[in-house]
Amino acid sequence: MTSTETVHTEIETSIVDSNLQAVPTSVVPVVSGFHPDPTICRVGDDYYLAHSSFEFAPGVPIWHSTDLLEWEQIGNILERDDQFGAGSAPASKGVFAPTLRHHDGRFWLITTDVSGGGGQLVVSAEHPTGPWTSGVRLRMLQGIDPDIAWDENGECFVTYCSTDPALPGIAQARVDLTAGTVREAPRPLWSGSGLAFPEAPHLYARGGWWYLLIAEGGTERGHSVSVARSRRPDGPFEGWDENPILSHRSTTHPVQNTGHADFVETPDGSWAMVYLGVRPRGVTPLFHVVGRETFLAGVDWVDGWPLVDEHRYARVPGSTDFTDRFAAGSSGRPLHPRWVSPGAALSAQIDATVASDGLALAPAIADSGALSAVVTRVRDLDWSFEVDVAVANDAGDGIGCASEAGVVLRLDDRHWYEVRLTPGSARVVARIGPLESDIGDAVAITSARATVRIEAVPSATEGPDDIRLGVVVDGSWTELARLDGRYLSTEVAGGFTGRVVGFRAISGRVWVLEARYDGRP
Ligand code: 6LW
Repeated sequence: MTSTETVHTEIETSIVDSNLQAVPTSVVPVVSGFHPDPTICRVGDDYYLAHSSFEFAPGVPIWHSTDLLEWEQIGNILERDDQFGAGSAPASKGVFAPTLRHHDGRFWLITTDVSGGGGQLVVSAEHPTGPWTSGVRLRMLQGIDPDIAWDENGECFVTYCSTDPALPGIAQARVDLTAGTVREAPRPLWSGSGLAFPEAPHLYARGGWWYLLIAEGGTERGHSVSVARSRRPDGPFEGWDENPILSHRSTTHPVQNTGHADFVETPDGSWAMVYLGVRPRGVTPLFHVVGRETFLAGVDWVDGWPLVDEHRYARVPGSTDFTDRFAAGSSGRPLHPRWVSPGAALSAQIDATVASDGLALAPAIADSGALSAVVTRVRDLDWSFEVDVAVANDAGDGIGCASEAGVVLRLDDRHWYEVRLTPGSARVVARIGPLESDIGDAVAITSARATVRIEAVPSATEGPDDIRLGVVVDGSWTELARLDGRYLSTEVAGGFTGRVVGFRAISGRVWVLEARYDGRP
């Protein structure tokens, strides 16, 4: 089996209803779900997109497209411990915003592991699917959101959001990637147009100018994109009078928090931009639950400045459905790259030595003390997720402790809803901040195997949604709990991530036979 083959045997791609209309990409994400801080580059006719990933391992999902509209995940860039040790990253720490570029025949990614001792991490690869190098760490550059750019002489600049109180704003330094050294003391570059938190810089050369694109206003409702330009990559930069060039602040637009953009030039010489936004719902303050997602816009150049065209692109929302069947021997094979794990490596909880049917799980505790899980990002506002799961029977498994499985919807370690299954019973446990409690009564089930279902449905209480949790036994559904989804939203929990759904062993040995996700875009 090659490294690109995976254990999933079937991906359901529903036929999209031909009556569905194309929707502007300012309203429907091109990559939905928790995929923030998008960064894009083009090689020939191929586009590549990557995202921040925080506490999840493997880190930094990478995607491919030929039209900017339809994207397929082709891997994760930080797959090894020598690149990112997930254990040390608590919720919303770990891997922050990256920049992806192609230069001199190689792909380059620069990012910050804020839990990994500070500084910036640069990795590279010949192919976007890897292998990616262990990389160099530029520890002298204290901050987040690094960009990497080369001038026509090959001089390499790292431009970043400084967190050094003595150097506020956007800063820059020349670096030597071969030696892994910073060649000068970091210099201030621009402090933005005056909004809070100038961050997320990217540098581009076009038509004799260097453009510095940044985000401002914070990653919440005030989020904006602004631009400055200079004749040189190292400044001085002059901001545009028309800033910000994108913001949905103080509007009723269904997509809010728009910012953190990256430009790309298309093969025909036009320009496009990816940026992050959220889809909040419910009553004030409005709740967004699937994290910050990736949207697409056109860019027009007028009098040497970039104008954002939010209406250039439209797409018919595609299917996010999948079925992953874990056959015999699955535990030793690579999973589809959609599967990740918060605060622990996947290998810490998938027991590769077990050859029987299904994915064999064992409990894995992150450094933070939280129980990890094997999860995938929720991609839709309405969806259902089913898992066929088996728990070991004490009598014959030789493990010697009671087995319990969890199928969990998680926002972070302190906000999750879970169906827990033992041989003979199923119950729901919810955690909201410091409060953790059983919800309702356990129900008896007659088998050590069951199908657990979690689904998001329209809210009955003006929240973003309701979450229904239950079991399907002999084809019949028993609802164990229906909970307000607002407690698994960013507005309640805080942080930079979004909902994920998946499974874990809570104790003893657990097998997952099949996982099915059905999204309703
Ligand atoms: C990121 C910053 C931001 O580093 O949020 O939306 C931070 N922008 O640029 C975490 O993603």
